[in-house]
Amino acid sequence: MYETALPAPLHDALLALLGPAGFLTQATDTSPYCTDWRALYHGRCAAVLRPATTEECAKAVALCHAHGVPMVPQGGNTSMVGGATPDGSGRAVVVSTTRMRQVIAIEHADLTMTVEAGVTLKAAQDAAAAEGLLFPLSISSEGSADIGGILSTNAGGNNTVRYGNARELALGLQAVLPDGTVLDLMRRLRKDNTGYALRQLLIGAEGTLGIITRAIIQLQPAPRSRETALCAVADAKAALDLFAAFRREDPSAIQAFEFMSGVSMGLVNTLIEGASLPLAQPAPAYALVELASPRAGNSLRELMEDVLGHALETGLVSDAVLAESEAQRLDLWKLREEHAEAQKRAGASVKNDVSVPLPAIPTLIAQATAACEALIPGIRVAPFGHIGDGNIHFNLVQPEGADPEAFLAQDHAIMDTVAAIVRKLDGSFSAEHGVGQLKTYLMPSWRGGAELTTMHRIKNAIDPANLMNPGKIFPPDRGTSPRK
Ligand code: 2HG
Ligand code: ZN
Repeated sequence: MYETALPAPLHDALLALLGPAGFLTQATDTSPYCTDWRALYHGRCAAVLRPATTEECAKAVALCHAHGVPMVPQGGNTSMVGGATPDGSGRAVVVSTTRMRQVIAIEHADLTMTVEAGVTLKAAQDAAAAEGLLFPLSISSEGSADIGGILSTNAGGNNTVRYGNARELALGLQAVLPDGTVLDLMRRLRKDNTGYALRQLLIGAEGTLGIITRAIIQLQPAPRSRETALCAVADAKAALDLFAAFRREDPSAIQAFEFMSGVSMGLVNTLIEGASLPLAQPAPAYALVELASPRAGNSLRELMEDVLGHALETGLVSDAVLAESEAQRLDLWKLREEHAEAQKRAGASVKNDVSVPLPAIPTLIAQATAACEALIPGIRVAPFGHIGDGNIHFNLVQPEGADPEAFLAQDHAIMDTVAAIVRKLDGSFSAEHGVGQLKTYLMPSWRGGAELTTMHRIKNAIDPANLMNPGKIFPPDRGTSPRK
Protein backbone atom coordinates (compact mmCIF):
# COMPACT_ATOMS: atom_id res chain seq x y z
CA MET A 1 0.00 0.00 0.00
CA TYR A 2 1.19 3.48 -0.90
CA GLU A 3 0.15 6.48 1.17
CA THR A 4 -0.43 8.53 -1.97
CA ALA A 5 -2.80 8.33 -4.88
CA LEU A 6 0.11 8.19 -7.33
CA PRO A 7 0.51 5.11 -9.53
CA ALA A 8 3.14 2.81 -7.99
CA PRO A 9 5.69 3.11 -10.84
CA LEU A 10 5.50 6.92 -10.66
CA HIS A 11 5.75 6.87 -6.88
CA ASP A 12 8.87 4.68 -7.02
CA ALA A 13 10.50 6.69 -9.81
CA LEU A 14 9.93 10.00 -7.99
CA LEU A 15 11.26 8.60 -4.72
CA ALA A 16 14.35 7.27 -6.49
CA LEU A 17 14.89 10.61 -8.24
CA LEU A 18 14.24 13.02 -5.35
CA GLY A 19 15.03 10.99 -2.25
CA PRO A 20 13.01 11.17 0.97
CA ALA A 21 13.80 14.88 1.55
CA GLY A 22 12.48 15.73 -1.89
CA PHE A 23 9.40 13.54 -1.95
CA LEU A 24 6.82 14.07 0.81
CA THR A 25 3.74 11.92 0.99
CA GLN A 26 2.64 11.90 4.65
CA ALA A 27 -0.32 14.19 5.28
CA THR A 28 1.45 15.82 8.23
CA ASP A 29 4.29 16.83 5.86
CA THR A 30 2.17 17.80 2.87
CA SER A 31 -0.69 19.67 4.56
CA PRO A 32 1.19 23.01 4.96
CA TYR A 33 1.58 23.03 1.17
CA CYS A 34 -2.16 22.53 0.66
CA THR A 35 -3.46 25.64 2.43
CA ASP A 36 -2.86 29.22 1.36
CA TRP A 37 -1.62 32.04 3.60
CA ARG A 38 -5.12 33.43 4.01
CA ALA A 39 -6.52 29.96 4.79
CA LEU A 40 -9.20 30.48 2.16
CA TYR A 41 -8.37 27.26 0.33
CA HIS A 42 -7.83 23.82 1.80
CA GLY A 43 -6.71 21.50 -0.98
CA ARG A 44 -5.17 18.05 -1.02
CA CYS A 45 -2.24 16.62 -2.92
CA ALA A 46 -0.85 13.20 -3.75
CA ALA A 47 2.68 14.31 -2.83
CA VAL A 48 4.96 17.30 -2.52
CA LEU A 49 7.99 17.22 -4.83
CA ARG A 50 10.97 19.26 -3.70
CA PRO A 51 13.59 19.05 -6.44
CA ALA A 52 17.02 20.44 -5.51
CA THR A 53 18.11 21.34 -9.06
CA THR A 54 16.61 22.28 -12.41
CA GLU A 55 17.60 18.86 -13.74
CA GLU A 56 15.73 17.08 -10.95
CA CYS A 57 12.76 19.36 -11.49
CA ALA A 58 12.73 18.64 -15.23
CA LYS A 59 12.91 14.87 -14.70
CA ALA A 60 10.18 14.95 -12.05
CA VAL A 61 7.92 17.04 -14.29
CA ALA A 62 8.56 14.70 -17.25
CA LEU A 63 7.56 11.73 -15.09
CA CYS A 64 4.35 13.41 -13.89
CA HIS A 65 3.58 14.47 -17.45
CA ALA A 66 4.00 10.92 -18.71
CA HIS A 67 1.53 9.71 -16.08
CA GLY A 68 -0.94 12.56 -16.64
CA VAL A 69 -0.54 13.87 -13.09
CA PRO A 70 -1.40 17.57 -12.54
CA MET A 71 1.32 19.76 -11.01
CA VAL A 72 0.95 22.84 -8.80
CA PRO A 73 4.11 24.95 -8.66
CA GLN A 74 4.66 26.60 -5.30
CA GLY A 75 7.25 29.04 -3.95
CA GLY A 76 6.89 30.65 -0.51
CA ASN A 77 3.13 29.94 -0.47
CA THR A 78 2.21 33.58 0.10
CA SER A 79 -0.37 33.95 -2.67
CA MET A 80 -3.31 36.20 -1.82
CA VAL A 81 -5.51 34.54 -4.46
CA GLY A 82 -4.99 30.82 -3.86
CA GLY A 83 -2.61 30.72 -6.82
CA ALA A 84 -0.36 27.97 -5.42
CA THR A 85 -2.91 25.77 -3.64
CA PRO A 86 -4.04 22.45 -5.15
CA ASP A 87 -7.72 21.65 -5.53
CA GLY A 88 -9.55 19.16 -3.29
CA SER A 89 -9.23 16.13 -5.56
CA GLY A 90 -5.87 15.01 -4.18
CA ARG A 91 -4.74 14.09 -7.71
CA ALA A 92 -2.11 16.79 -8.12
CA VAL A 93 1.43 16.99 -6.82
CA VAL A 94 2.75 20.25 -5.43
CA VAL A 95 6.16 21.10 -6.95
CA SER A 96 7.89 23.23 -4.36
CA THR A 97 10.97 25.29 -5.19
CA THR A 98 12.06 25.50 -1.55
CA ARG A 99 15.20 23.39 -2.02
CA MET A 100 16.55 25.47 -4.93
CA ARG A 101 18.07 28.07 -2.65
CA GLN A 102 21.33 29.17 -4.23
CA VAL A 103 22.42 32.69 -5.11
CA ILE A 104 24.65 31.62 -7.98
CA ALA A 105 26.47 34.84 -8.89
CA ILE A 106 26.50 38.58 -8.45
CA GLU A 107 28.14 40.46 -11.29
CA HIS A 108 29.25 44.01 -10.56
CA ALA A 109 30.06 44.91 -14.16
CA ASP A 110 26.42 44.75 -15.26
CA LEU A 111 24.76 44.79 -11.83
CA THR A 112 23.10 41.40 -12.12
CA MET A 113 22.26 38.55 -9.78
CA THR A 114 21.88 34.98 -11.03
CA VAL A 115 19.65 33.17 -8.63
CA GLU A 116 17.69 29.96 -8.14
CA ALA A 117 13.93 30.09 -7.85
CA GLY A 118 13.68 29.06 -4.20
CA VAL A 119 15.80 31.90 -2.82
CA THR A 120 13.53 34.07 -0.72
CA LEU A 121 13.22 37.69 -1.68
CA LYS A 122 14.72 38.67 1.67
CA ALA A 123 17.75 36.39 1.11
CA ALA A 124 18.23 37.88 -2.36
CA GLN A 125 17.99 41.42 -0.92
CA ASP A 126 20.53 40.55 1.78
CA ALA A 127 22.92 38.97 -0.73
CA ALA A 128 22.75 42.10 -2.89
CA ALA A 129 23.20 44.39 0.13
CA ALA A 130 26.28 42.45 1.23
CA GLU A 131 27.85 43.45 -2.10
CA GLY A 132 26.82 47.10 -1.81
CA LEU A 133 23.92 46.61 -4.21
CA LEU A 134 20.14 46.80 -4.12
CA PHE A 135 17.64 44.11 -5.11
CA PRO A 136 14.96 46.52 -6.24
CA LEU A 137 11.78 44.71 -5.26
CA SER A 138 10.20 44.84 -1.85
CA ILE A 139 6.91 43.31 -0.69
CA SER A 140 5.42 42.69 2.75
CA SER A 141 5.85 38.90 2.47
CA GLU A 142 9.50 39.09 1.37
CA GLY A 143 10.69 36.83 4.22
CA SER A 144 8.82 33.88 2.66
CA ALA A 145 8.03 34.82 -0.95
CA ASP A 146 10.65 33.44 -3.32
CA ILE A 147 12.14 34.48 -6.65
CA GLY A 148 10.17 31.90 -8.64
CA GLY A 149 6.94 33.08 -7.03
CA ILE A 150 7.54 36.78 -7.51
CA LEU A 151 8.37 36.22 -11.17
CA SER A 152 5.49 33.80 -11.78
CA THR A 153 3.07 36.37 -10.38
CA ASN A 154 4.88 39.45 -11.70
CA ALA A 155 4.90 40.84 -8.15
CA GLY A 156 4.95 44.59 -7.66
CA GLY A 157 5.16 45.95 -4.13
CA ASN A 158 6.60 49.07 -2.61
CA ASN A 159 9.26 50.07 -5.12
CA THR A 160 7.32 49.60 -8.37
CA VAL A 161 6.93 53.36 -8.55
CA ARG A 162 10.68 53.58 -9.20
CA TYR A 163 11.90 50.27 -10.63
CA GLY A 164 8.78 48.62 -12.09
CA ASN A 165 7.29 45.20 -11.41
CA ALA A 166 9.18 41.89 -11.32
CA ARG A 167 8.77 41.72 -15.10
CA GLU A 168 10.96 44.78 -15.58
CA LEU A 169 13.72 43.34 -13.41
CA ALA A 170 14.25 39.95 -15.04
CA LEU A 171 16.93 39.90 -17.72
CA GLY A 172 17.12 36.12 -17.95
CA LEU A 173 14.95 33.15 -17.06
CA GLN A 174 15.02 29.39 -16.97
CA ALA A 175 11.86 27.32 -16.70
CA VAL A 176 10.69 23.74 -16.87
CA LEU A 177 7.79 23.38 -19.31
CA PRO A 178 4.83 21.06 -18.61
CA ASP A 179 6.41 18.13 -20.50
CA GLY A 180 9.73 18.46 -18.68
CA THR A 181 11.57 20.42 -21.39
CA VAL A 182 14.00 22.97 -19.94
CA LEU A 183 13.49 26.37 -21.56
CA ASP A 184 16.80 28.14 -21.08
CA LEU A 185 16.54 31.90 -21.55
CA MET A 186 19.40 32.79 -19.22
CA ARG A 187 20.71 35.61 -21.39
CA ARG A 188 21.69 38.75 -19.52
CA LEU A 189 21.14 41.08 -22.45
CA ARG A 190 19.46 44.46 -22.34
CA LYS A 191 18.86 44.24 -26.07
CA ASP A 192 17.78 40.97 -27.64
CA ASN A 193 15.08 41.27 -30.30
CA THR A 194 15.04 37.70 -31.53
CA GLY A 195 11.44 36.65 -31.88
CA TYR A 196 8.74 36.21 -29.27
CA ALA A 197 9.46 37.39 -25.73
CA LEU A 198 9.07 33.95 -24.13
CA ARG A 199 10.60 35.18 -20.88
CA GLN A 200 7.79 37.69 -20.50
CA LEU A 201 5.21 35.03 -21.30
CA LEU A 202 6.37 32.88 -18.40
CA ILE A 203 6.48 35.88 -16.07
CA GLY A 204 2.99 36.57 -14.73
CA ALA A 205 1.63 33.23 -16.05
CA GLU A 206 1.10 32.14 -12.42
CA GLY A 207 2.72 28.76 -13.05
CA THR A 208 0.20 27.75 -15.74
CA LEU A 209 2.87 27.47 -18.45
CA GLY A 210 5.78 26.03 -16.50
CA ILE A 211 7.91 26.21 -13.38
CA ILE A 212 10.46 29.01 -13.18
CA THR A 213 13.72 27.56 -11.87
CA ARG A 214 16.32 30.32 -12.31
CA ALA A 215 16.57 33.98 -13.19
CA ILE A 216 19.00 36.78 -13.83
CA ILE A 217 17.85 39.91 -12.03
CA GLN A 218 18.88 43.48 -12.75
CA LEU A 219 20.22 45.01 -9.53
CA GLN A 220 20.83 48.68 -8.70
CA PRO A 221 23.51 50.47 -6.71
CA ALA A 222 22.61 50.46 -3.00
CA PRO A 223 21.26 53.77 -1.69
CA ARG A 224 23.83 55.76 0.27
CA SER A 225 21.29 58.32 1.38
CA ARG A 226 17.68 57.70 2.26
CA GLU A 227 14.91 59.75 3.84
CA THR A 228 11.65 58.31 5.10
CA ALA A 229 8.63 60.17 6.45
CA LEU A 230 5.16 59.32 7.67
CA CYS A 231 2.68 62.09 6.90
CA ALA A 232 -0.83 62.65 8.21
CA VAL A 233 -3.17 63.73 5.41
CA ALA A 234 -6.90 64.32 5.01
CA ASP A 235 -7.53 61.75 2.29
CA ALA A 236 -6.22 60.03 -0.85
CA LYS A 237 -6.48 63.26 -2.86
CA ALA A 238 -4.11 64.98 -0.43
CA ALA A 239 -1.75 62.00 -0.60
CA LEU A 240 -1.72 62.25 -4.40
CA ASP A 241 -1.11 66.00 -4.25
CA LEU A 242 1.84 65.32 -1.96
CA PHE A 243 3.13 62.68 -4.37
CA ALA A 244 2.86 65.21 -7.21
CA ALA A 245 4.79 67.77 -5.13
CA PHE A 246 7.72 65.35 -4.69
CA ARG A 247 7.53 64.29 -8.32
CA ARG A 248 7.69 67.92 -9.49
CA GLU A 249 10.93 68.41 -7.56
CA ASP A 250 12.66 65.13 -8.42
CA PRO A 251 10.75 62.09 -9.71
CA SER A 252 13.91 59.99 -9.73
CA ALA A 253 14.31 60.35 -5.96
CA ILE A 254 11.00 58.66 -5.04
CA GLN A 255 11.72 55.11 -3.90
CA ALA A 256 8.26 54.41 -2.46
CA PHE A 257 5.04 56.31 -1.93
CA GLU A 258 2.42 54.41 0.05
CA PHE A 259 -1.09 55.21 1.23
CA MET A 260 -2.83 54.00 4.37
CA SER A 261 -6.38 54.78 5.45
CA GLY A 262 -7.03 55.71 9.05
CA VAL A 263 -9.10 52.53 9.50
CA SER A 264 -6.37 50.18 8.30
CA MET A 265 -3.67 52.03 10.25
CA GLY A 266 -5.90 51.79 13.33
CA LEU A 267 -5.94 47.99 12.99
CA VAL A 268 -2.12 47.89 12.80
CA ASN A 269 -1.83 50.17 15.78
CA THR A 270 -4.09 48.02 17.93
CA LEU A 271 -3.42 44.47 16.70
CA ILE A 272 0.32 44.39 16.01
CA GLU A 273 2.71 44.24 18.93
CA GLY A 274 5.51 46.75 18.70
CA ALA A 275 3.63 48.98 16.25
CA SER A 276 2.87 52.45 17.48
CA LEU A 277 1.86 55.55 15.62
CA PRO A 278 4.54 58.22 16.20
CA LEU A 279 2.16 61.15 15.62
CA ALA A 280 0.35 63.28 18.20
CA GLN A 281 -3.04 61.98 17.09
CA PRO A 282 -4.56 59.58 14.58
CA ALA A 283 -5.38 61.03 11.15
CA PRO A 284 -7.99 60.22 8.49
CA ALA A 285 -5.20 58.92 6.23
CA TYR A 286 -1.43 58.64 5.91
CA ALA A 287 1.28 58.73 3.26
CA LEU A 288 4.60 56.99 3.74
CA VAL A 289 7.24 58.50 1.51
CA GLU A 290 10.75 57.22 0.98
CA LEU A 291 13.39 59.02 -1.03
CA ALA A 292 16.65 57.29 -1.90
CA SER A 293 19.79 57.98 -3.87
CA PRO A 294 23.07 56.16 -4.54
CA ARG A 295 24.76 59.51 -3.76
CA ALA A 296 25.71 60.28 -0.18
CA GLY A 297 25.01 63.73 1.25
CA ASN A 298 22.20 65.94 2.46
CA SER A 299 20.33 66.70 -0.74
CA LEU A 300 17.50 64.26 -0.02
CA ARG A 301 17.01 65.67 3.47
CA GLU A 302 16.74 69.13 1.91
CA LEU A 303 14.25 67.86 -0.65
CA MET A 304 12.17 66.13 2.03
CA GLU A 305 12.19 69.17 4.31
CA ASP A 306 11.38 71.59 1.48
CA VAL A 307 8.41 69.63 0.20
CA LEU A 308 7.06 68.69 3.62
CA GLY A 309 7.66 72.19 5.00
CA HIS A 310 5.58 73.67 2.22
CA ALA A 311 2.91 70.96 2.57
CA LEU A 312 2.64 71.66 6.31
CA GLU A 313 2.34 75.40 5.66
CA THR A 314 -0.45 74.97 3.12
CA GLY A 315 -2.26 72.39 5.24
CA LEU A 316 -1.81 69.57 2.72
CA VAL A 317 -0.07 67.64 5.48
CA SER A 318 -1.27 68.14 9.06
CA ASP A 319 1.61 66.39 10.80
CA ALA A 320 4.72 64.45 9.79
CA VAL A 321 7.55 62.50 11.31
CA LEU A 322 10.94 61.96 9.68
CA ALA A 323 13.01 58.90 10.47
CA GLU A 324 16.23 59.99 12.22
CA SER A 325 17.83 56.54 12.28
CA GLU A 326 17.60 53.19 10.52
CA ALA A 327 15.70 51.83 13.53
CA GLN A 328 13.11 54.60 13.21
CA ARG A 329 12.89 54.01 9.48
CA LEU A 330 12.14 50.33 10.08
CA ASP A 331 9.51 51.29 12.66
CA LEU A 332 7.76 53.49 10.11
CA TRP A 333 7.86 50.69 7.52
CA LYS A 334 6.50 48.23 10.08
CA LEU A 335 3.37 50.37 10.29
CA ARG A 336 2.90 49.81 6.56
CA GLU A 337 4.11 46.26 6.14
CA GLU A 338 1.93 44.81 8.90
CA HIS A 339 -1.31 45.85 7.20
CA ALA A 340 -2.05 42.41 5.75
CA GLU A 341 -1.27 40.70 9.08
CA ALA A 342 -3.39 43.19 11.06
CA GLN A 343 -6.35 42.68 8.76
CA LYS A 344 -5.97 38.92 9.10
CA ARG A 345 -6.12 39.27 12.87
CA ALA A 346 -9.18 41.54 12.67
CA GLY A 347 -11.30 38.69 11.27
CA ALA A 348 -12.42 37.77 7.78
CA SER A 349 -11.59 40.22 5.04
CA VAL A 350 -12.28 40.56 1.35
CA LYS A 351 -9.38 41.90 -0.67
CA ASN A 352 -9.65 43.96 -3.83
CA ASP A 353 -6.17 44.39 -5.26
CA VAL A 354 -7.14 46.97 -7.85
CA SER A 355 -5.44 49.62 -9.95
CA VAL A 356 -6.84 52.71 -11.61
CA PRO A 357 -5.22 55.69 -13.32
CA LEU A 358 -3.78 57.98 -10.62
CA PRO A 359 -6.33 60.80 -11.02
CA ALA A 360 -9.18 58.31 -10.45
CA ILE A 361 -7.99 57.07 -7.06
CA PRO A 362 -9.99 59.53 -4.91
CA THR A 363 -13.17 58.71 -6.86
CA LEU A 364 -12.49 54.99 -6.49
CA ILE A 365 -12.11 55.28 -2.75
CA ALA A 366 -15.12 57.56 -2.27
CA GLN A 367 -17.50 55.56 -4.47
CA ALA A 368 -16.36 52.11 -3.35
CA THR A 369 -16.56 53.14 0.31
CA ALA A 370 -20.15 54.37 -0.08
CA ALA A 371 -21.16 51.28 -2.08
CA CYS A 372 -19.67 48.78 0.37
CA GLU A 373 -21.10 50.56 3.40
CA ALA A 374 -24.51 50.46 1.76
CA LEU A 375 -24.08 46.74 0.97
CA ILE A 376 -23.04 45.63 4.46
CA PRO A 377 -23.73 47.97 7.36
CA GLY A 378 -20.82 48.06 9.80
CA ILE A 379 -18.31 46.80 7.23
CA ARG A 380 -14.83 48.16 7.94
CA VAL A 381 -13.48 49.86 4.82
CA ALA A 382 -9.70 49.61 5.17
CA PRO A 383 -7.92 50.62 1.95
CA PHE A 384 -4.17 51.02 1.69
CA GLY A 385 -1.53 50.44 -0.93
CA HIS A 386 0.98 51.59 -3.45
CA ILE A 387 -0.73 54.84 -4.39
CA GLY A 388 2.28 56.14 -6.32
CA ASP A 389 1.78 53.43 -8.96
CA GLY A 390 -2.04 53.48 -8.88
CA ASN A 391 -2.48 50.22 -6.92
CA ILE A 392 -4.91 50.33 -4.01
CA HIS A 393 -5.70 47.32 -1.82
CA PHE A 394 -9.35 48.20 -1.33
CA ASN A 395 -9.86 45.75 1.50
CA LEU A 396 -12.99 45.24 3.51
CA VAL A 397 -12.89 43.80 7.00
CA GLN A 398 -15.93 42.10 8.53
CA PRO A 399 -18.07 44.17 10.89
CA GLU A 400 -16.87 43.79 14.47
CA GLY A 401 -18.41 40.72 16.09
CA ALA A 402 -19.90 39.44 12.80
CA ASP A 403 -19.69 35.78 11.78
CA PRO A 404 -16.61 35.41 9.51
CA GLU A 405 -18.22 32.69 7.37
CA ALA A 406 -21.35 34.76 6.79
CA PHE A 407 -19.18 37.71 5.81
CA LEU A 408 -17.06 35.63 3.41
CA ALA A 409 -20.22 34.22 1.84
CA GLN A 410 -20.72 37.71 0.44
CA ASP A 411 -17.24 37.94 -1.07
CA HIS A 412 -18.43 37.91 -4.69
CA ALA A 413 -21.07 40.55 -3.96
CA ILE A 414 -18.39 42.77 -2.41
CA MET A 415 -15.81 42.10 -5.13
CA ASP A 416 -18.39 42.72 -7.87
CA THR A 417 -19.46 45.98 -6.22
CA VAL A 418 -15.88 47.25 -6.16
CA ALA A 419 -15.09 45.83 -9.59
CA ALA A 420 -18.01 47.67 -11.19
CA ILE A 421 -16.57 50.98 -9.97
CA VAL A 422 -13.03 50.02 -10.99
CA ARG A 423 -14.26 49.13 -14.47
CA LYS A 424 -15.97 52.52 -14.91
CA LEU A 425 -12.66 54.14 -13.97
CA ASP A 426 -10.71 52.08 -16.56
CA GLY A 427 -8.84 50.10 -13.96
CA SER A 428 -7.91 46.47 -13.39
CA PHE A 429 -9.46 43.93 -10.98
CA SER A 430 -6.02 42.51 -10.20
CA ALA A 431 -3.09 44.89 -10.01
CA GLU A 432 -0.31 42.79 -8.47
CA HIS A 433 -1.69 39.68 -6.75
CA GLY A 434 -2.79 37.89 -9.91
CA VAL A 435 -5.92 35.88 -10.68
CA GLY A 436 -5.09 32.60 -8.93
CA GLN A 437 -8.26 30.64 -8.27
CA LEU A 438 -10.01 33.44 -6.36
CA LYS A 439 -10.63 35.67 -9.36
CA THR A 440 -11.01 33.24 -12.27
CA TYR A 441 -14.73 33.99 -12.38
CA LEU A 442 -13.97 37.60 -13.28
CA MET A 443 -11.87 36.71 -16.33
CA PRO A 444 -14.66 36.23 -18.94
CA SER A 445 -16.26 39.59 -18.28
CA TRP A 446 -12.96 41.48 -17.93
CA ARG A 447 -10.65 39.71 -20.34
CA GLY A 448 -13.17 37.92 -22.58
CA GLY A 449 -13.27 37.91 -26.36
CA ALA A 450 -9.99 37.86 -28.24
CA GLU A 451 -7.89 38.39 -25.10
CA LEU A 452 -9.01 35.29 -23.19
CA THR A 453 -9.21 33.23 -26.39
CA THR A 454 -5.59 34.10 -27.18
CA MET A 455 -4.58 33.15 -23.63
CA HIS A 456 -6.37 29.80 -24.08
CA ARG A 457 -4.58 29.18 -27.35
CA ILE A 458 -1.21 29.83 -25.75
CA LYS A 459 -2.08 27.58 -22.82
CA ASN A 460 -3.25 24.82 -25.17
CA ALA A 461 -0.08 25.07 -27.24
CA ILE A 462 2.26 24.77 -24.26
CA ASP A 463 0.19 22.60 -21.93
CA PRO A 464 -2.38 20.74 -24.05
CA ALA A 465 -3.21 18.28 -21.26
CA ASN A 466 -3.80 21.13 -18.77
CA LEU A 467 -1.41 19.62 -16.22
CA MET A 468 0.37 22.77 -15.06
CA ASN A 469 -1.44 24.59 -12.25
CA PRO A 470 -4.93 23.66 -13.43
CA GLY A 471 -7.82 25.77 -12.18
CA LYS A 472 -5.77 28.97 -12.05
CA ILE A 473 -6.32 32.06 -14.25
CA PHE A 474 -8.88 30.33 -16.52
CA PRO A 475 -12.51 30.11 -15.43
CA PRO A 476 -13.29 26.47 -14.61
CA ASP A 477 -16.31 26.07 -16.87
CA ARG A 478 -14.21 26.55 -19.98
CA GLY A 479 -11.50 23.99 -19.42
CA THR A 480 -8.57 24.85 -21.65
CA SER A 481 -10.46 25.08 -24.92
CA PRO A 482 -11.08 28.51 -26.35
CA ARG A 483 -14.74 29.36 -26.87
CA LYS A 484 -15.57 28.94 -30.53
C1 2HG B 1 0.80 44.59 0.59
O1 2HG B 1 0.88 45.54 -0.16
C2 2HG B 1 0.44 43.25 0.02
O2 2HG B 1 1.04 44.68 1.81
C3 2HG B 1 -0.77 42.64 0.71
O3 2HG B 1 0.26 43.32 -1.35
C4 2HG B 1 -2.01 43.39 0.43
O4 2HG B 1 -3.21 42.32 2.21
C5 2HG B 1 -3.27 42.86 1.12
O5 2HG B 1 -4.34 43.03 0.52
ZN1 ZN C 1 0.65 45.28 -2.20
